Amino acid sequence: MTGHVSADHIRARFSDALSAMYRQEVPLYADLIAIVEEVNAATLAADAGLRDALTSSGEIARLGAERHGAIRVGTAEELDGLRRVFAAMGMVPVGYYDLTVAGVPVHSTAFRPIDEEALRACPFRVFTSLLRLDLIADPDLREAATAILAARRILSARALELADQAAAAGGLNEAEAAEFVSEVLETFRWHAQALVDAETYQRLLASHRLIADIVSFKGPHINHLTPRTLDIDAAQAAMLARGMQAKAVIEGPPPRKVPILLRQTSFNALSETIRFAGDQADAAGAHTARFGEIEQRGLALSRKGRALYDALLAQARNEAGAQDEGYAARLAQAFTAFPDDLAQLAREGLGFFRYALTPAGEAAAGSGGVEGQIEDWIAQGLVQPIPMTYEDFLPVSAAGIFQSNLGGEKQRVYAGNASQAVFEAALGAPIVDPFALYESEEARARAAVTAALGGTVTA
Ligand code: OOG
Ligand code: NI
Repeated sequence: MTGHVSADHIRARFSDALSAMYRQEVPLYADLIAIVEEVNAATLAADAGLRDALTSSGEIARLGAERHGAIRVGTAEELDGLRRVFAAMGMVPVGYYDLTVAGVPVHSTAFRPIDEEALRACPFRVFTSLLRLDLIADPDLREAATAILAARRILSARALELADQAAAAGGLNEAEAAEFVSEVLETFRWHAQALVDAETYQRLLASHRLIADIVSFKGPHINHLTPRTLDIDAAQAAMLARGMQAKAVIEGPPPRKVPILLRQTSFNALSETIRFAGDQADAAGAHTARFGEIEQRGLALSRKGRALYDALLAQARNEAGAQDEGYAARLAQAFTAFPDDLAQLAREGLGFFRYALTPAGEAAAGSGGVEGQIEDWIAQGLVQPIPMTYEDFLPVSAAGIFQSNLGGEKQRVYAGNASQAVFEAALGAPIVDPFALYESEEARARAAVTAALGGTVTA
């Protein structure tokens, strides 16, 4: 008798608890949710095709509960502990993102569920960044930061014990799950009381605002929670109309008929009062940590599609960066080279798809099947390609989100030094390659539709 609840259940509970806590901590988050709900309802009401597509893929059910969050940690031990905790929620590290190239001294992964059913049950993800202490140039400050981090424990002993118990026993029962969720929630809570004195905080801040944010506090406060919108341009306009300080540029691809990958925008981090440790314990300071973000998700791109995306994005940015007024126009211009028609995207192998039989396809299957391959059947109207949603993140966009929340921070340049091996050693596990996930899902879908139509795949 195990009486275990599912990892999906634990994840959904945690996601709900975190959302409730963040609503209390950052009232603007509730406004953001209200905007997104309004925009999503209006978009669905106006677009029957979209409504049908989201209904048949099951995504409509997850939409209202969909969100990702982000945290930043300081040490290998902290990252390893989080991996164990997220594993009990059915979340594994997917994708490696090096942000040093954009002047942000961290590298990151996203903990997320990976199979289709788990994503449908609760798509909650956590973008998790690890500080690169080696990038603090001043050796004294580096040593001080190392010592501060070594002395703190971001996860309670009980949280880790329950996580390890879940791994060993294959799950937790209802009471244990409830206790686990409330223990882990504490790790994500905002603490206005800093671990460091005012002088140390200032030195960390002078090194990099992000370093001060990661090192100065008891733990990795959740820094944003992001709902998913179906129309980010409308949601951005609504944010501005309500006086929110939205980021000037929407990160990611330009607006399109067929949305691809991920578009994101954020509102600026709030300035919050903090208290310092030490002699100046009475001296209050101000710290900007928490902000709001919204996202719109579209088609997951194949390696070929992603290479084209990266090239066109670089083209639009290379000319004059991404901050000037001409950027949106340059981006739109560059992306005229990216097909914007579902059948063409499928035919050219630019995205990942599942496949459904059309009524004509059902009829053909019923009368013994047909010869050929999927691309022919799509052209013949027997098979319909269904876009797979991109479930991951984009490094250039993530860097833009980080930067817009670093205030007037002048951009530093760190030598680009992606090091997935170093990150994995800290994590204590390999990172899953997102492309491999989409590829195997698509292979399954192709095999299923091929079996249904009785053909032979020749390509
Ligand atoms: C994470 C920023 C990146 C995203 O959605 O790309 C991010 C952070 O600020 O910690 O959340
Ligand atoms: Ni985010």
